[in-house]
Amino acid sequence: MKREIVAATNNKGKLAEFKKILQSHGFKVLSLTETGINIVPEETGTTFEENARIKAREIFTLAKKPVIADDSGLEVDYLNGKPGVYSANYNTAWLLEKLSGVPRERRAARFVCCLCYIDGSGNEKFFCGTCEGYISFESKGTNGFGYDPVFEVRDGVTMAMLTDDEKNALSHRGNALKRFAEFIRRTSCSE
Ligand code: ITT
Repeated sequence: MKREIVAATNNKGKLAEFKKILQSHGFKVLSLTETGINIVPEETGTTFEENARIKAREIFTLAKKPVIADDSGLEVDYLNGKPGVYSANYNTAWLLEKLSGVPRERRAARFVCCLCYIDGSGNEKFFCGTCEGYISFESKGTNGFGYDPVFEVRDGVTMAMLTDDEKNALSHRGNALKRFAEFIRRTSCSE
C-alpha cells in the first residue's frame, strides 16, 4: 500500500512539485484541501527551519497523519541574503529593480528549501536543499512559479524555461525531497 503524506502548503506550485516527486518515490500525497484543512499557518519564525516546523506542527495537529512542510526562498548575495525567509512578500519586479545596473558577476543567488517531516507518531526531522544560480537581467520563461523566471540555472537559461522534470532534477526542493525519500527508504528497510 502507498504511504500517505499530507503536503502542508497552500502554494500550488510547491504542491505540484511535491506530488510529482514524491509519487515517483511511491507516496500518495494529499493536499490540504483533500485533507479538509483550510488554514494558513502564521510564519512567525526567522529561519527556514523554524517556519517549516511551525507549518508542519500546525497541520499535524489537525491531520493526525504524516506531514511534510516546506519553507523556502531566494538568497541574493548582493542583497546580503534577502529576501530569504521573506521571499513570499516580494516578487520578480521588486528583485529586478533592486538589482538594476548590477553586473552579472555580482548577481549570484541561491534557492533554499527546508522541509520538516513529522511522522505518524509526531517525531520530526529536517531535510534541506539548495540550488545555486544568478539573477537574470529580465524575466524569461513561463513554467514554474515565483522567482523561477528571473533565476538563471546556467547562462541565459532560467528555471522557468525548464520542464517540470528538469527543474525537479536540480532544484532546491528536488534535492531536499530526494534526501527525504532516501531517509524513508533507509528507515523502512530497518523497520
Ligand atoms: P506555503 O507557506 O503555504 O508553503 P508560501 O508561498 O507562502 O506557501 P514560503 O513562505 O515558503 O511559501 O515562501 C516561499 C516563497 O519563495 C514563494 O512564495 C516563492 O516566491 C519563492 N520560492 C520558493 N521556492 C521557489 C521555487 O521553486 N521557484 C520560485 N520561487 C520559489
